[in-house]
Amino acid sequence: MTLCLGSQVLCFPVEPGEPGHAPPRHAPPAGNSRLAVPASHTSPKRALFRGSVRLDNPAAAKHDLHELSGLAWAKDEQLLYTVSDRGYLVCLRPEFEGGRLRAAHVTAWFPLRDAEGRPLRDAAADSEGLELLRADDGLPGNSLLLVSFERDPRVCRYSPTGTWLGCELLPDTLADINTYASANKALEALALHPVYGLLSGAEHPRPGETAGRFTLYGDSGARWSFPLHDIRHGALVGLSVLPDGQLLALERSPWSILHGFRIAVHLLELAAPTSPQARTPTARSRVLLTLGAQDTPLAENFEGIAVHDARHFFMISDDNGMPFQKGLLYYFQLPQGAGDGAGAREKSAAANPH
Ligand SMILES: [Ca+2]
Repeated sequence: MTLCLGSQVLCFPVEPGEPGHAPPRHAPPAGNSRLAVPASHTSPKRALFRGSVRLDNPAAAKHDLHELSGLAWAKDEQLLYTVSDRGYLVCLRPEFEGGRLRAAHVTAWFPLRDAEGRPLRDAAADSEGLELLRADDGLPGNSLLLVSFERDPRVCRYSPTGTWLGCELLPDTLADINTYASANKALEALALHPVYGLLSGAEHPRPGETAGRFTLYGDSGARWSFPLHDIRHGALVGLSVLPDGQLLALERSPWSILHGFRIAVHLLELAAPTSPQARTPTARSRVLLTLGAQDTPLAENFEGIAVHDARHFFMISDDNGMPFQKGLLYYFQLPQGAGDGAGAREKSAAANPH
């Protein structure tokens, strides 16, 4: 059974590195030979670029495909779900060729609705993080969505067609927007861990937290922290769990005239908290991928990350609704050992300041 039955909209592969490029309707798949892949991307210790697709191509898209931020993979349905800051849900069916992402088909588009069935609006519609329940239990058709919202911080459950089903109980301080660095710096990242349950993360360290470190919040009150790659400007914008329980965390630095956007993908391994009241334990971490500066053609405002399988992950960019930015779906292969639970233990060294 397929959950998304809407009209088929084909999104074409795009050649990264061409600002403002509108891909032709029958563009060939982007290939390694067409990319100037930086040396850092070919290192066995770094993630490897495996194709990209432009999603907001006005020539192809029949739906509003802007400000896409949250991303999650439904293995049972073979679909990518993504949510927009504008309060809607999009279903994408990726298409691969030779292990590379070559296209993505929009199969459905739904507004996220409130408890009364009305489409979300204004600050209430600022959906940023996405995770799925029952998406890998071998039963197609029973997935549920968990969506985190930023300006009105909450995590709510939705059907795959955008119907509100209820909200999760968050630790009290996370539900109060006044406890964040600012009104637009709340819950951006969301993931469901097989051991530690629902994890969420704020875009920037909150007042009282250690500067230069991101904190992950468990729904039971446990917390973990890890160091920012860009200590001054980095923002936590995405989170996804690998099959072995390690996490991928997406960090984005804001656009600057010197560097454009800068992106870092962290591999995290959470240490068991000694108790729910324990002060923030360390998450072992290392950086798998950086984009930006010397890699400017590959960097955009990436805000969503989703594990595809033990060896691959997707990233999606938020175009902010701006004509000079792009909505892109990227596909990467993890470096050897990164998804088997051994890589982080061997390579990481995170200092716990507490
Ligand atoms: Ca399922």
